[in-house]
Amino acid sequence: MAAAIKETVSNLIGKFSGAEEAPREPSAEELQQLQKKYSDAGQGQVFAFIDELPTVEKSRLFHQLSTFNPTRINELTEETAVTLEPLPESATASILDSDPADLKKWYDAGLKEVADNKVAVVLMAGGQGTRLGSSAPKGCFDIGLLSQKSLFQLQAERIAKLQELASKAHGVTAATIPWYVMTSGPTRGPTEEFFEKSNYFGLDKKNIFIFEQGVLPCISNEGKIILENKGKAAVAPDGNGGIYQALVTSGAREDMRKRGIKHIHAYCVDNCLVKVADPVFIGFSAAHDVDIATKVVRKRDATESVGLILQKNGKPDVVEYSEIDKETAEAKDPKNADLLKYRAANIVNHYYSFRFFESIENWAHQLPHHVARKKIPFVNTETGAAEKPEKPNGIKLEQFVFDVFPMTPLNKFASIEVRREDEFSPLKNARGTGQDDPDTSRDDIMKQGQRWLEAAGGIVITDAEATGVEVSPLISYGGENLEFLAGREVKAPALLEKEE
Ligand code: UD2
Repeated sequence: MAAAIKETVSNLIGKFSGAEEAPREPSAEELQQLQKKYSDAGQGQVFAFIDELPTVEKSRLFHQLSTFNPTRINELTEETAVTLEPLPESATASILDSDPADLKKWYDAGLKEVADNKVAVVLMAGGQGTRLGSSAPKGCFDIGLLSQKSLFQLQAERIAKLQELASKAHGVTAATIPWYVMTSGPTRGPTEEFFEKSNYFGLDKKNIFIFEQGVLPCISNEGKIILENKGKAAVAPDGNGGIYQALVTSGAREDMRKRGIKHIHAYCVDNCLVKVADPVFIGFSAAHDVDIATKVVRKRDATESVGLILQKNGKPDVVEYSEIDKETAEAKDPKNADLLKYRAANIVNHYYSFRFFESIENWAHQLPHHVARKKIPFVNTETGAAEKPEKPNGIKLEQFVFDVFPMTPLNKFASIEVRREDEFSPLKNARGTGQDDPDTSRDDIMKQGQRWLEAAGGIVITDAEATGVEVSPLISYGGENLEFLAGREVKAPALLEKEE
């Protein structure tokens, strides 16, 4: 009796004194069951000292471990562990070492899809091009070609030429490639005016669909929505990943459906070499029956500002240049130390099946938002004064177009490596930077035209200063049909506008 009273009193004291009550001792069978559950999950090490523990501590460990499920803990760990690997061979191809017969097969198949009016083009043109230092939309930019053509005009003329090539190849009157141009608040007005003023660069206006992406409020470093002025919150475009939601809300996807579109080529406005609606890319993607395909070039060096196409936890993905760690960026290929391990550079040049676009509502809201730290003019809500910060005072939230890649399984995804000199020369920086600027864009166009002309048997007369030939897209989309120049001498720099 006395012992029972003593036990009760000590329990009571224990409760009030905060000292933990000795937990119930588990039976040998309960302990053995829990130990098996943990060792089956590869977590048996937590019982390493069970036999030397005093009874109370053994009971406490038993009760603590009984509250976890070791298998679930393993799953949670896997989800957080990021394993990066280059894409597997099965999901990659390369124009550089593809069989010319395959390239021709894909080209012919893609051109047939264009002739059947099944190919649409989506242009991402909502970026504000701050690094370029121009207030006008990037597509309006004149990179200094002899023709003085803007990026928009070069792209429009490639569409026109491809429509003509497809019509001729398949005996149709007017193959049509509808052009969906995504703009943002700051670029919509100027873009529409430029297209109107340019009379849609000779394209039929009813096949051009200019729409606007969403915006998100700018947030201060303290997490507060910023006022741009006393009557307006500061907002910014929601990133090129806003394209998916915008395609639905603007009615662009519905328009594609009405037209019977099956293949979509989406691309970055600032790449002067872009092969708009490239038949090889369309044919390749259709032949592999993928939902998403992306063109890549070999990364110039570890520091180039490009996203890297790879697989993350077994899914296709991209790690953006602004989010990659130095070690990963500089990692060397284990089979060839001269090559970067991650060298498949994203060039914002994507293919989508229309079938995949039908599922936008299922995943568009799941795309992550990325943070861009910016200097955001604001009105001080204490003093009412308008202020222009000297250093980043807040963030813009943006979605990235390639964050959709993990939404598709590897077997519905493909990456195709293309030649940088033929397909990628981004306009990112102001003139004089020496890299990815108006002069490098102009030079890349002129060099390409000279290669095309010489390949057709033309003779380009150059000297130290004067090089290059600008071949109008209205004469040649990708260097084809220039045989009329065989044997002809052309003094560089030259502009070929007409087929005479
Ligand atoms: C983009 C790619 C990067 C690499 C690089 C190569 C993304 C997220 N990053 O980086 O991986 O391929 O280009 O040139 O694609 N845009 C919009 N709305 C927006 C923001 C951008 O339409 O809200 C458009 C923009 O007009 C351009 C494209 O998306 O056509 C890429 O935008 P950027 O040039 O600002 O992207 P950048 O150079 O940081």
